[in-house]
Amino acid sequence: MSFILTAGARQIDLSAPICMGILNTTPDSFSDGSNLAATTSSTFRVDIDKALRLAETMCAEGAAILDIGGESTRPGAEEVSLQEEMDRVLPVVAAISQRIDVCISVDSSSPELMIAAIEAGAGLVNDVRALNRSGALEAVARSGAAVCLMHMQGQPGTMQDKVEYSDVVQQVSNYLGQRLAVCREAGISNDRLLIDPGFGFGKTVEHNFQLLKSLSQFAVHGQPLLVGISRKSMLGAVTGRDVNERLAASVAAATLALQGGAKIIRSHDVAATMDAIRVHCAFASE
Ligand code: 8Y4
Repeated sequence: MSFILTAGARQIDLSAPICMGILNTTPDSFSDGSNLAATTSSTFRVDIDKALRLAETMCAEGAAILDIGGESTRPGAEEVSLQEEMDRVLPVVAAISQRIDVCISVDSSSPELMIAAIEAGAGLVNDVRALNRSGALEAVARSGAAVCLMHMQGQPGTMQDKVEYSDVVQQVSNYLGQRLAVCREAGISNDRLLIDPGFGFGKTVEHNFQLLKSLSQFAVHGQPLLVGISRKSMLGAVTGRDVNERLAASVAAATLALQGGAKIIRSHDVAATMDAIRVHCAFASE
């Protein structure tokens, strides 16, 4: 199926799957293997040159979107203030937008940051809270940006504490359907809407694999599916490997997601993910 995503001034062709590279500006991002901390500072500061080099590498490897975030949603992670989140993310968005021809995604739930990031050149809002914060829906609706609506059960700090579903696939799908309706009602057109089941966000390993297995069911919503599984603990659970040793598992999982119809794969490892996409495309075109 042909689908053109409108992301601000950019039009992104999703008739073939694409890769979204992850650029983390959080100090604890050693947890997922990326590290953009400036080494000269005792308090955390993002190294803009490091961020630019990583961005350039990811684009050379084939990333069509770069996802830039400054809030850690890990269980147990400290909450960051809006100011802190803005200070981490905005300079990176601005620097990349000025120098690299790529779609920038801002990974945030804060309407103030969404607005400022879009102003600085971001074309996509990646919100793990699916525009539930006050003002977020209006911020995106008033812009020309695209948005990814993700499912999460609970809140980041406690989301893995009490994980219960009667039917995880149905409940996640219903939630995304409701959020899509709210967005459409607010004036966000279908060519700006992405959905994401939210792997690891208030889900057990079994829930995550049920979702992965049933991914094709999300096609009923008629919107492209974004999937983020790269290096996540569900892969640690089945391989016994640490976070930085999950590349092969991540590529295997990406391939399964592509098979289920995923159009955007969010990944730390762009080159390897692009190879999975190429293999999938060759297979799918036969
Ligand atoms: C190792 C690797 C350990 C990764 C933890 C993590 C998603 C997302 C995140 C996702 C969308 C993460 C911002 C969590 N995950 N956005 N963001 N979908 N749309 N954890 O699955 O990568 S952050």
